[in-house]
Amino acid sequence: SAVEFGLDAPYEVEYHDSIDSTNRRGRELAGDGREDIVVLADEQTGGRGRLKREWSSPSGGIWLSLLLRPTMPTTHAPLVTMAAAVATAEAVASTGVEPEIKWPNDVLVDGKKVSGILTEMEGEADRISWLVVGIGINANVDIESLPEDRATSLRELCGDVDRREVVQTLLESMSELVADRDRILSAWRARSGTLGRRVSVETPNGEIVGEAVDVESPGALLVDTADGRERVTVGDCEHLRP
Ligand code: BT5
Repeated sequence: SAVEFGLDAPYEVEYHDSIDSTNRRGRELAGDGREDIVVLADEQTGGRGRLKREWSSPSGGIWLSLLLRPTMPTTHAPLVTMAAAVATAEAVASTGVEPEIKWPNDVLVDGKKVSGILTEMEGEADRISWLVVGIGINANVDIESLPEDRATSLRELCGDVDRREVVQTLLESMSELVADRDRILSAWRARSGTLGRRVSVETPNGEIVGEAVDVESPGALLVDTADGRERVTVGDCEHLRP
């Protein structure tokens, strides 16, 4: 079930039929001094989400990590993650389904997660040394092999897709956005399902409920609450019914 390669991608691609985690391999390549390389796998045996959560990665999915060395302060890393969410949404949209981005970087279809993103990074305050952005897309996988609630797959939504085309679209979009960072937030806004919605955000300082009104560089969510405007930089966001 290996993906057919010969990708005409803007990055070098290292392909694995099976690997523990493409992010783990991306970090290893960073240690070897590499950059602008994509690690891609058909299956991950130890896929990881944020906060040490697990990421189900059965054969047939799109599991990839992009190793970059962008010239920017570490505080701007969320912008790269948002670019990845936009690129992923464009790739999903290219299959004919309608995705929306949930702040900061989940890609949903019909309220269910079709993709997740995990960014890892090293650097000094004023300069990123390396950044690995890991993207998982539930492509040609059965939903029975995913966590029960609120996950979906392209197979479920529209039938099996050509993963090579989806990855190609994703990487082209990503390289354009990374080269032109001023476009990232506006592209994110255009694909966002969060803005204009009532949201509840679990932050380290408690829950914030209100209307999400905008995002601000390098990725903060502005929420209008009963007590005024809050600027949220980290948290888990839920879309509430109007
Ligand atoms: C994420 O974490 O959404 C980031 C996922 C990043 C995965 C990619 S795949 C390539 C690269 N290599 C890796 O090892 N990782 C990256 P988080 O927001 O923490 O979501 C994790 C939660 O989503 C889990 O606790 C489950 O509830 C749920 N989940 C697990 N696997 C899923 C899947 N395949 N689809 C949808 N939801 C899933």
